[in-house]
Amino acid sequence: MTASGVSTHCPYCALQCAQALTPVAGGVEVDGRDFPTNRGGLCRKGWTSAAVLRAPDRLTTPLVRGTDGALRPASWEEALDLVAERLLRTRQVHGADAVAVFGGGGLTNEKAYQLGKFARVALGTANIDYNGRFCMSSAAAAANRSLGLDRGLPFPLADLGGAGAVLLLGSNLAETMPPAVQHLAGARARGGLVVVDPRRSATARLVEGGQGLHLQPVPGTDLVVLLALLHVVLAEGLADAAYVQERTSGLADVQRSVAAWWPERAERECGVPAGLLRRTARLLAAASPTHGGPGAYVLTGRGVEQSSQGTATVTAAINLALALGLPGRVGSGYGALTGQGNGQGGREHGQKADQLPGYRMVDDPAARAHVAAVWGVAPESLPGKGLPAVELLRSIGTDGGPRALLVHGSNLAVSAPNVDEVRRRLRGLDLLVVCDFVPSETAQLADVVLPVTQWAEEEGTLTSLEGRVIRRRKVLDPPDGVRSELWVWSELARRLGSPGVFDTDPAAVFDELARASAGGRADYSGLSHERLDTGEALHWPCPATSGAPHPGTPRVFTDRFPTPDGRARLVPVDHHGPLDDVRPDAPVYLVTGRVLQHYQSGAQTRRVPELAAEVPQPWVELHPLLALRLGVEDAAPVRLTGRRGRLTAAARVTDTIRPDTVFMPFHWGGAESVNLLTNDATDPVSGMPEFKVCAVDVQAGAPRGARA
Ligand SMILES: Nc1nc2c(c(=O)[nH]1)N[C@H]1C(S)=C(S)[C@@H](COP(=O)(O)OP(=O)(O)OC[C@H]3O[C@@H](n4cnc5c(=O)[nH]c(N)nc54)[C@H](O)[C@@H]3O)O[C@H]1N2
Ligand SMILES: Nc1nc2c(c(=O)[nH]1)N[C@H]1C(S)=C(S)[C@@H](COP(=O)(O)OP(=O)(O)OC[C@H]3O[C@@H](n4cnc5c(=O)[nH]c(N)nc54)[C@H](O)[C@@H]3O)O[C@H]1N2
Ligand code: SF4
Ligand SMILES: [Mo]
Repeated sequence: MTASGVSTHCPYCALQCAQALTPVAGGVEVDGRDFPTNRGGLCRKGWTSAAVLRAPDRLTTPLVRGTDGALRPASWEEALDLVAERLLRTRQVHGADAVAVFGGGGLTNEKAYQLGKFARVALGTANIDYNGRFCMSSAAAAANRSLGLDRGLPFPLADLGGAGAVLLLGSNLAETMPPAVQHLAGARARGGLVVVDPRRSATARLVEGGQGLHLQPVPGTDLVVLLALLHVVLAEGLADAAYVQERTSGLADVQRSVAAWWPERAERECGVPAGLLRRTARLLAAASPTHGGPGAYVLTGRGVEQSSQGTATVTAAINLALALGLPGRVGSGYGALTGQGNGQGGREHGQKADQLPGYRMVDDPAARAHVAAVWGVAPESLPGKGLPAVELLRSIGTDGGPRALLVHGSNLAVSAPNVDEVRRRLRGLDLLVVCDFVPSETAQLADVVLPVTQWAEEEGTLTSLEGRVIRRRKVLDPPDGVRSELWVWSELARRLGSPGVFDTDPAAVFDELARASAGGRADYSGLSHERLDTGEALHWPCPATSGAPHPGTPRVFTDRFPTPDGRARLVPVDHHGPLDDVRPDAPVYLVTGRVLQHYQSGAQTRRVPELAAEVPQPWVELHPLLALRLGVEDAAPVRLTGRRGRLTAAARVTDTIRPDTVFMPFHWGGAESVNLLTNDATDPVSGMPEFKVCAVDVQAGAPRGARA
């Protein structure tokens, strides 16, 4: 690995692997760079990331939909005037909340912060939410409730290396963050990696050869697995009694709630053999500090979180970790694996319907007063709580619902659940404005498209999955005609006659963000671009000090939990299973997720020639037994039909999946979107939709033997 070139980080996921970029004719050259998370490594998406800078269909001019229904090029002046005029009219006729904003977890901290401020101050709308609702909301809600703080990993990722056991629930790390797999080497060497996934995923295969265990539950029953694991821990006296006594509250209720989940009963519900549940509980306990082990971790991913009981499931995972005495101990813990590049920072600085910068709550009078003072407006002028993402989208076109929507950093027309309905609602808006650098499926539905800078063309910061604030650096100029979003918001704010200042310099916006976050849960006030440029990336909280600078906080919870009594809360939870469950006319579970080569809605990676050539289309994974019963051959088309829609895709027959389940990745648009089928029912606490599990009927898509 070379360290020459400009030091920055990958444009994609929350691992934020360190890169060195060298400008070359026609773009940049990408190299891996040493950093504690990736240690020089990158995945295929990281290596090929430069291709998106010069995508042949890169947007370089604003587009406005003409009277003929087609998008045509326009000047910035014309496009911004048009947007401002129509926003003002919408607000005047239908009220401020009729203008809604949808943000993204890929935006830098500076952009996420400014977007939240733009919504509350310039638009005066309560209705701002973002795609993190689809991603981290269940883990965030559970961590806030149980631990008093949501920092995805409350410890550095490299801490995992010393563990004797790692319980990985619903995460396919080997495909979604490949360079992170190296941190599991210690647990694997000790036979202690436990992967819970209905598929024998690339990550589940890491346990082969005695390196751990794979639990392959019925989709949507992880909560039962966790209740049974805690049952065994308590029944066999494996809990850390001293830790539970000193650092937690609520044991009695939780003990009662798991009393009836003995492993044999759990097996009937989740399909994981009782013996394997017992072995897992004992393996975790043996690695735990209370039994003299080297340390243990419980980690959750989207597989268990994107569920109508996602918050409950994460809560059960935290309960298990607390009973074993893990959180707040060096070398042990609970954490959620944040997904998007700035999934962590994106939810801290005000894109979420109920939050203000610094992870402050919008209905807290003290928080409103603090943030309003930084913004130079009256606290009463700040709107209250808006609608969470799924509800927000569902309310478009209803009485009193949004009539105009601004989208910054999400490709909803591919990635939202029950997506056919979402596409219909987006088409029904009076005004849809999309900022993007490529003509995503959502941009193609827009009335106005604004071309913006990306990654290597901009300065900023992101906060990685371990809560570290890292610098994104500008390496080359954007193509002519492209502007930064900070500039777009400042221009719109001026045209809207907004109070307050909308800076366009990322370093200045960061300084303002730092002030707005001061004293909040996610306190960045001791940080600046300058400080991050001269030292190492730092973990928040990092408050401003009058003396020596605060060193940042790699590990939170070591002394106390940030709850009123300083203790973590054990919270009892119940299992109900997927809301769209299997039944005679839809007897097969459909689970969804990711593949190594593509990122999210695919808007970026489908434009990288090597990745698109390697994986050009989606497919449906099904077990040979199911394939035989249905008369489906490998590569032949299969038809999936569910309550909300249907689609046809090529079969991939494989014994890595349960015979009662099919799997499909979600990286494609149009008729290839698995989200035509997914359920938009939500978790009552977090608002997370049930992306991971729904019920479908599966049939051969063409006569037996015919090829797609
Ligand atoms: N290659 C790639 N990497 C990415 C991304 C990407 O799009 N592509 N996106 C980034 C983002 S934003 C995120 S959020 C992360 C997501 O990272 P992960 O959470 O690792 O990703 P997924 O593939 O969505 O889901 C993980 C696993 O959940 C399993 N699963 C499905 N249903 C269930 C269930 O009921 N129970 C259990 N236990 N498991 C289930 C799936 O089989 C899948 O293997 O990845 C990040 N990294
Ligand atoms: N079935 C199913 N659906 C899912 C999931 C699943 O597991 N299964 N996972 C969900 C999860 S975890 C997530 S995170 C979502 C993600 O889904 P999306 O929200 O659609 O995320 P992306 O595809 O990353 O979309 C980002 C868009 O913004 C653009 N973009 C990138 N950076 C910027 C920027 O700085 N500014 C602007 N203006 N645009 C930018 C990109 O080109 C792209 O068009 O999908 C969710 N949908
Ligand atoms: S793992 Fe994530 S951050 Fe690292 S190179 Fe791949 S996409 Fe980029
Ligand atoms: Mo995500």
